[in-house]
Amino acid sequence: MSGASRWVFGGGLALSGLAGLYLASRSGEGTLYWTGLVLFGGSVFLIFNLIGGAFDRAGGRAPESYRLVGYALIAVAAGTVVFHVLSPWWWAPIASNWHYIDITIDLTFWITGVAFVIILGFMAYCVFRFRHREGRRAEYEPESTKLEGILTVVTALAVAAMLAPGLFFWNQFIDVPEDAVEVEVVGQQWSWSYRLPGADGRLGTADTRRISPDNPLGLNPDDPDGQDDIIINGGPLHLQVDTPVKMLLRSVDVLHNFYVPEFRAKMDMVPGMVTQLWFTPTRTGTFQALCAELCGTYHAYMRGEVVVQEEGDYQAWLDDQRTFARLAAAEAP
Ligand SMILES: [Cu+2]
Repeated sequence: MSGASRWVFGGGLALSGLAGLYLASRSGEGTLYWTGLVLFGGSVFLIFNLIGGAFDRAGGRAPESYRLVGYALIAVAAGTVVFHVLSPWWWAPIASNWHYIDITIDLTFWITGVAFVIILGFMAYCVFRFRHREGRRAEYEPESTKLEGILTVVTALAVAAMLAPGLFFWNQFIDVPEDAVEVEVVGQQWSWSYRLPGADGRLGTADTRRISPDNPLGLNPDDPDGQDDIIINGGPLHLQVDTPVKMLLRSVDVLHNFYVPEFRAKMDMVPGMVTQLWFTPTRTGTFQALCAELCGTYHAYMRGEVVVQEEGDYQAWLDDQRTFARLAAAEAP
């Protein structure tokens, strides 16, 4: 293959790789998804083969095409930025008060992105500036106090800039509003259950050791606070829009993590502990809850639904739900 046709072939491979990525990201269906991924993987493999071939032909000689290496580095930096901007994988539109999560991720993207482009740009510059020339020898300079000082300060500032917002925002994250409604989420391999306090506004005590087919969440039958608790076993959870929710998270068996991407907030669920998070749903809709902690064979199928509704619709749903006392009565022989 001549030089020009190699460029055309490589360019075509890059385009087909991108097309494969796009196809995979846009198809919910299995065959198309895998076709896209195979197209992407195959294109990347052939591009690496082309690059390997170029190195073989150079065979240790100072390659005439050192420029190619510099251009390739610049192309990788530019391609990464373009892909970031055009990426089909982006977060779902937010549906809670936690805008700051998006701010911190944006900030991290900016800092790491600028560092990435600068480093690749510097490498490309070195390839051009310090390329091999007949009769020119490299200088030996093992120490540079000035350079080390600059790098240490700049790196420390960048890392601090990425960590500092988290300190302020974490404070909000653990500061639960007084009027937040308590909702318990119970994770188990591989489903979600929920419990809402009844008319008394208090959740009764519960213990994993009491779990039985009649008492799926292990409530204490002697606790008067628990009698009017509303049990939602496996069904979707409904929430009222613009009302802060404090979620109490329990796990029956292994680590899970309750995550609704649109709410941004998420937290591990640890057997033997009650962890928590809070948020205010800011728009109505049906959102998917996912388990965000690898928890066994069917982890990927551990899905649930959270429906955010206006007050009237929410009350209508709530009136249809069954309390612990009614469940227990229904189960009694
Ligand atoms: Cu899980």
